[in-house]
Amino acid sequence: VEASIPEPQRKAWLAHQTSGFKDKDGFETEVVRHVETTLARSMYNCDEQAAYSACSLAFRDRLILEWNRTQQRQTFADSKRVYYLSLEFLMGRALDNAMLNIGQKDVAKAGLAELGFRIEDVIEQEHDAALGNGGLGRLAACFLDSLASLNYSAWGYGLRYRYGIFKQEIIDGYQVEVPDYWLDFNPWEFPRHDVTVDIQFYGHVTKRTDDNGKTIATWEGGEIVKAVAYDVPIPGYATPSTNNLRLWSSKAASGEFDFQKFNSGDYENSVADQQRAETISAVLYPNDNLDRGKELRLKQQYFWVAASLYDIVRRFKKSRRPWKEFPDQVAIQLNDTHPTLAVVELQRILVDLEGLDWEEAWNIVTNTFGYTNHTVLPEALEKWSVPLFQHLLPRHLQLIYDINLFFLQSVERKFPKDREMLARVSIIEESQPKMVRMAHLAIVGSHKVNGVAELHSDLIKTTIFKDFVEVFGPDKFTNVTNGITPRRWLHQANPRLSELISSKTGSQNFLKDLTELAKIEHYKDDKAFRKEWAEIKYANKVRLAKHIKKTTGVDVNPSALFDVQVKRIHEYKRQQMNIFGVIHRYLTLKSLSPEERKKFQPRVSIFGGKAAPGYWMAKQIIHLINAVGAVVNNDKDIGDLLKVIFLEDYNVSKAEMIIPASDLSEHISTAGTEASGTSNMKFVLNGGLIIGTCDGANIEITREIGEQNIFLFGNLAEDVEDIRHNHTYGSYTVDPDLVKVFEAIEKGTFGEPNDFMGMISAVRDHGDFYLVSDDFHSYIETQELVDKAYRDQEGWITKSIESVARMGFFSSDRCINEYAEGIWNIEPLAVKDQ
Ligand code: GPQ
Repeated sequence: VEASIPEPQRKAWLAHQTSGFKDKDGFETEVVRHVETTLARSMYNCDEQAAYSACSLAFRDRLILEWNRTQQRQTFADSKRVYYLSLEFLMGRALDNAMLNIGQKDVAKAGLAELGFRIEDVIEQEHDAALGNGGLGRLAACFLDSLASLNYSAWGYGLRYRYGIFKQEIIDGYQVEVPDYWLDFNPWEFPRHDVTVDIQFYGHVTKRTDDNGKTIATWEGGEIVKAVAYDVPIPGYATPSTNNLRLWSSKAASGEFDFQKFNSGDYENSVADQQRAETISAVLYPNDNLDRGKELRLKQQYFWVAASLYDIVRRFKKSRRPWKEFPDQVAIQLNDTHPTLAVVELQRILVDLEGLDWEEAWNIVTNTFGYTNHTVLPEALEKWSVPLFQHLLPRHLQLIYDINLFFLQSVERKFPKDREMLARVSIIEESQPKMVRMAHLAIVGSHKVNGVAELHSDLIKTTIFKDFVEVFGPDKFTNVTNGITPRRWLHQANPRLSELISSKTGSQNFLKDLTELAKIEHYKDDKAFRKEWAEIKYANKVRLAKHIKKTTGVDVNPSALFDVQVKRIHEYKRQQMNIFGVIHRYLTLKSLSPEERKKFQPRVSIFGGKAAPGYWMAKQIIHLINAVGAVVNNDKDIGDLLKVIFLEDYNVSKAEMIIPASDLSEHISTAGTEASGTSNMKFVLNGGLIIGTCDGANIEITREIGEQNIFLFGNLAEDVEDIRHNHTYGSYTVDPDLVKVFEAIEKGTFGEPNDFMGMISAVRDHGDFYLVSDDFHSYIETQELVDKAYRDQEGWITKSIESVARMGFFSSDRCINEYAEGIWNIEPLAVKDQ
């Protein structure tokens, strides 16, 4: 790299390479410099917010130096890169993560202390980067951490939403959505006003025949919107590798046209054009596991995909290699079907713009892409109406028809005369209006398709994508079980536990190779170790109890069993079953004498999670949880025996506090509906036990940690279909304990019963699609087993230690290595002086 710097600049460049801070004093100097110059403030009124800003800028300086070096190293190595295309990156806070990954948190802590600040308070100033809904977006963030930490050459591509997921407020027990404007001051992004791409929409296609008789299609007219790049450095842990996350922001294509409108007095229209352009990257769609087919969403998808591909292709072209080598240099992973238009866009670039033959282009395309599926829920599978496509992306629709034609011809050759097979696998659904099935397009356009946990990957092969297994053979379909980064979800969220572990494993190496956790199992009978283990959990619970007091006013006893369910609110995740169970517990307690009550295990039931703004049932569930809390928490008969808490605005930074404080967490989806779940892994890694169904990654967690360490219950995925059939066509009665719960609600125990009738009638009158009643008895019984197990504190601690020791498999490092080997065919780039 050094040799490539032009001679006149080399001396200054070399001096610059050693800038940044080496120690506490150097750090302080940098902080003061940023306060007084970059922020143009004075140290005499430097508050925590200014300290946060300056501290971030000091670390950012270091990050960007490493970022530069990493990018140059990767460019010189000229090896294959992976591009992770995701509409969501749920990054959370960056400062703490940057300090820990660089390994300079101690320096910052000491320096900030000398300047009169507590590092925890400074960290708290940061606004979460909340560019995602839930598990899918957080998985993308964990993957970026692992890609950098493992020294893979990798970029993330996403959208720079001006508004991330809304902020949730609970007012009178109801969810209220408040816009999340997070860009006021964001030191973690670098605008690249020189890196822009013009993106075309609408217009029409003309075709002509060239001298060789070849048809040339041209996409003309329509409107242009400009994509501007914003780069976010992604530091690896204990390595200088710093990768890039490139987020695109939309703005009006500058041009005389607007200028003319403006000058000719058409001020309103010139502003309207600008606003329309900026709308594209304005807001994240707040739906989780649901496709609503809105035009602006399709615009977002094409805008982001087209800008990213232009960037990727531009980079490839610099290498001057022949096109056929594209898949040797580029792997693109589609995070769900949201970026599937990239398949069509690359084919368009190669055929329409670069003049390649269809076959050759299509070979390149399919060898480049991999597709990850994250759900089997039919309402989440993306479909776009053909008329909408025709209007917005006329050339892409033609290409999709051609792709489909060639694909169906190949199916016809393999299954002659099987018209039904053709209809089932077709990319076009012959409905009214016709629809483009994005999952089918993603499968046809990729060389590998993966699910995110074993059960889920089996299910996609036997249900939604069954026909494609017959068409392409089983090898195209594979499993990569999700993982989580132990840096954020153990080291950062639970520093004391991380330190206790490193004191026994002998180093912090377990943070790079999580299977080293196995070593702590040798200490599971060590008295001092167990004591410290229990004390850490208790301290984490005290911290959460303080937060609960501060935000809800409710006192909870940190010695009670903390039972946590935090995730997006969804019927399939069954928070309704949890709150029905809580009501059952309340009714049981009320029916007991004061003497009998004393034998009961005290519990705090903690809920958190956002409902999509248009999801009426999910909002009703939130309302019931709050209504139950208002009654139970103020019932003198109950006291500390039961508290019900709804924590507002669950997000990544709150997760970092909540997860280490749980004794028990709930992962209780109807079997076969939760593709994987990833918070289940985070809770167990922090020494909490799980109550859960045989669903998603719960199954593999059980295999790893042992059946004695998890509380499983409920019907199995293989039986769900028959049970549902029976609800509709057989005899059907609601579980008697659940009937009593419904009676209590209908009596008005928790306020106006009509407010909750939707939840009741879904179970009682509308077929109980999510099997709440079928699983209720087994759920209640298993909760009783939990109480009993928790009263045996020594036994519980043993379960907790054994579980953590056996969680090595669930690192996102393992997961990324599996993608690298099985799907991307890339290897890490050696980093010197690591
Ligand atoms: N997931 Cl399709 C989301 O968070 N949002 C979505 O729109 C879809 C899936 C989740 C899925 O529900 C979890 O089971 C997974 O653990 C997670 O994706 C990551 O794979």
